[in-house]
Amino acid sequence: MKTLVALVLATTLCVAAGAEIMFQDSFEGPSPVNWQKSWGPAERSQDMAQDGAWAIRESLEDKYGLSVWYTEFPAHPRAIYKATAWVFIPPTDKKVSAALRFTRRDWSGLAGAETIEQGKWVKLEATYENKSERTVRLQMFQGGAHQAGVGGTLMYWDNVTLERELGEIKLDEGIMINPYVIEGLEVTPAGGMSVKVAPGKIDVDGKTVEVTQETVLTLEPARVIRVRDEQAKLTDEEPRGYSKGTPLQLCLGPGVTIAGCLDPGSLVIKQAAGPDAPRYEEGKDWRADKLWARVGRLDGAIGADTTVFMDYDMSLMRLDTIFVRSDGTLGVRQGAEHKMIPEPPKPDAFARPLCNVWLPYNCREITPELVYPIGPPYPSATQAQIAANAALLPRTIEKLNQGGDFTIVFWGDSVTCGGDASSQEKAFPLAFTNWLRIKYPQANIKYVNAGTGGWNSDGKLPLFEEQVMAHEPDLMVIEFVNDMGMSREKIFANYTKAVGRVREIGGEVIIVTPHFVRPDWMGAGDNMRTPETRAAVTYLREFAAENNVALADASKRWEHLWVEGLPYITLLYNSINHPEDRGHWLFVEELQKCFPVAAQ
Ligand SMILES: [Ca+2]
Repeated sequence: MKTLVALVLATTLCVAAGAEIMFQDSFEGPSPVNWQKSWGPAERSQDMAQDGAWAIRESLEDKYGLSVWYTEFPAHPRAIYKATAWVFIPPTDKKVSAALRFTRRDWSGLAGAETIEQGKWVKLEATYENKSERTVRLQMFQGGAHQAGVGGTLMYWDNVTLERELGEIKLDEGIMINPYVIEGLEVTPAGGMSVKVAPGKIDVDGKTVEVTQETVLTLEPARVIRVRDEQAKLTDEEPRGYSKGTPLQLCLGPGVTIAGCLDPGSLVIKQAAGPDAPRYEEGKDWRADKLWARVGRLDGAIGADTTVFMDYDMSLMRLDTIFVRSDGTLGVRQGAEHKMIPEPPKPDAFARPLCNVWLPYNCREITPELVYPIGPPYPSATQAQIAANAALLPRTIEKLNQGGDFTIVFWGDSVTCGGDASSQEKAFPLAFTNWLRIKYPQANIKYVNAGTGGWNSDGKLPLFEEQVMAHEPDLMVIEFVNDMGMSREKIFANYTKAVGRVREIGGEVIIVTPHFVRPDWMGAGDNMRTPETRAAVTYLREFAAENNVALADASKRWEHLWVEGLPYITLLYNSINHPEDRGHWLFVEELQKCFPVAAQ
């Protein structure tokens, strides 16, 4: 069974694959990218074109034979970039060579293609596989030996395309998920709180660093807080889940108890204070849901008015980072402990993070699944993707650009209400609205939050007229993690009604796919590397595609967190279903991808 599960995971758990077009430019209209020029004159011209009326004309300067037309883009680790461009060199007796080339910012070359053919359009193709560059240039220029005396020689460029292929990331790649690892460096448990790191090679700030010997590192356990003589009167309600029964006070999070933080073997309920006080009997006098840190009295020696004294141990969590220094030595740095949302430590300078090690509650032994190699970041949206999303919101973008009154209504549940961000400004609805206000200062954006905690679209639809339509939204953003149990028919029926009503008055809609919730609530056991399991997410994507509704696919973003070395539950403030600030910001980032200003 275990083998089967591993096999299924290995084949299904991939992240992004296939070539994506980052941009295409035939220079006919406004450019989708920020082209720059250097040295000789280069500009849009109608002298000749491979396609349409316009192309780029470069006129070489005389001293070095230079003229450079280029754009810069953030490069994704382990991505393969492919550029194509058409070039025409008018017949000349000068010896020039047209080059399409990927370079670093210091102009040093990474990969490219050249031609010296004259008098015809030639297609150049260049492919570059990135390892550790963060910013790469795509240049079109005179690539031959720099020579004097070619001044005024021309070349024309047209139909430039840049594509990227991110490659699949699979669970069974182990430490090789880390794009900077060149070989070796597997991190494996070595008993107790120790791990061993195999010898190997890794890129540290652009330099290949060798780790020559196996290294054993021992991690400190996360702190355990010992609570003694906590007084309470116990309810006779059956303790169950996050809200039923009497909570152990230190195991409380925001209004709910936090699953797993109680050391289950530590709970003792006594008649008086002190370690030697007589104890009540579990199963006869009291019962507990030890996962959810809740207790209740039974028909025994504890009465409704009896004050009991409780001893228990409660654990914090931590994320530590193992890194390689530029001298080839290894180190481990502790993250800050937290009851729900531990963050990894800030990286050291001149060191490359290799992996995070997650210390969940009461962790006394490092197991293989607690090691989180740090893979590539989530890919930024391409110009083409942003343009495709924006095309689904034409009136929104026109109105925001024009300025004037604009109303945005957020329709959703407790997460839309702000749960569990540290402030409304950090919750995604207001954070996103404030981002729009900065990006479109000419617009007067009215913000309406029509969220209700604990509700779903079924419950909210009868109130749709007063809660949403009364505000005459120009844009409605829908977020219902509480819709995740719904059938396809139900999703399509509810969203058809809601989207239809907003469209009737000329408004537009963005549907947000939800974040991840506790893995056992997703049907994924305790797996923090789970792909999306909820069928309703697929229905939302299908509904959006079939009805030309813009989609902010936050689910995909959460699916990627393990690749970045993060067990996703460390972004849930109640350890159940409410994102903390970083989690809310992930919604904002996905919403931004619908707006062309995000690329500026
Ligand atoms: Ca053209």
